Amino acid sequence: MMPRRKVSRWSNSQRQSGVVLIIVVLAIALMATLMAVMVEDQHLFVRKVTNQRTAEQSFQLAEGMNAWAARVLRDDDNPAVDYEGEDWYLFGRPELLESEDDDGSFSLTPSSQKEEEEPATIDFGIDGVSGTISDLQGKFNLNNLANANQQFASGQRRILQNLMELLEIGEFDERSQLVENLIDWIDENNTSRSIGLESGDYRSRDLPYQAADQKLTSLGELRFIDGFNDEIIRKLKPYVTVLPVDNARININTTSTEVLSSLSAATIADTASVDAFLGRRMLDEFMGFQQAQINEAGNAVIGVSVARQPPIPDMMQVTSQYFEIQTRVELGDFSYCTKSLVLRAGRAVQANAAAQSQSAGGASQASGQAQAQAASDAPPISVLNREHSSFCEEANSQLESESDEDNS
Ligand SMILES: [Ca+2]
Ligand SMILES: [Ca+2]
Repeated sequence: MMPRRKVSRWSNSQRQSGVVLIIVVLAIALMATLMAVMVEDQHLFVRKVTNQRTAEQSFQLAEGMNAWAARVLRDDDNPAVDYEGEDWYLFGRPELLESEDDDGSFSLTPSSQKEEEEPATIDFGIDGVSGTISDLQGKFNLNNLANANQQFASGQRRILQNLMELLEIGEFDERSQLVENLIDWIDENNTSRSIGLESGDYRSRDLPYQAADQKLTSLGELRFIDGFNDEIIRKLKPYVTVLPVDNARININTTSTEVLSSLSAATIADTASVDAFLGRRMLDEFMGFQQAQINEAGNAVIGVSVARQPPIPDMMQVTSQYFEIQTRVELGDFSYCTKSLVLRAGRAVQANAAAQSQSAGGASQASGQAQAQAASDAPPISVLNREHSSFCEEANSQLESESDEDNS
């Protein structure tokens, strides 16, 4: 009995220390786990904060780029003409400048000094930040087809059909069908044209939807319109745009041979005369086609058709109001892009506003003040639409592959 009790007492004590040991080991394991979780949490927190900071930085850099681009557009000191030798076009495209000065720094030179100095070149000083300004009025505005004036609208149909023919999109019947489908999609009524499609046709599909019955808001919307497949959209994309008006004209300083030739009122035989006319933009002394040269552009367009008909009336100008500002920010593996549709109010509008306030103002000093007031009040650059994207990589590589295909 005695030895058994003794053994039992010892084993009791051993058990107790064993339990204590297990508790200590468990506690250490628990602490280690907690520490690991806390370190992980801390790590995630740091990542989260870093990501937030990078996103905020990118956003602010893009905002700055957009404001800068808007300012370059606003400060255009040649309101009579807009062409691709001006600062707004060279902004973000330093490769176009044959500058002896290799430091590549950006300078917004006051207009008085511009003649003797190099035009604006750009290096934002931060790798991975870029931006460009493009004229949208070198392209044909598809929303012109929504114009209520029958004669004007029929001219716009002709332009789009000509353009599609030049781009080798389908046969004659297919092109007519595409144009009619597009018009039915954007016209406000729900009555099908002779061969067009309206909501009734789209509702009967496996995945039913309605026709927009309003102007296009993006080129991507074309995918919903019967007949417009990816290949057709890809072919059209470099030559067409979507503006919030139905009477946009073409700027002959920034347009392409394809678009300018399409202004012909008859079937196009050969684009050589338009090619030759636009080729003058490559001359060293070229300072933009002036208003008076619209007649020459017209003659070039007359030359492209067999019928030698005058071009579709009132479709050419030498200035632009609608531009696209694109910015791209890449910080580490984070990218952020914006694409903005901007309207630069014509100088004529501002001049009229100033003249009106002048006539109302009376005394010359008051009118001077009114004029200055009108100029500073009128916001010359309005952002009508801005797309944001963190997937610019895909978008840009897609664009590049498209232009590669276009060039080939
Ligand atoms: Ca200009
Ligand atoms: Ca409709």
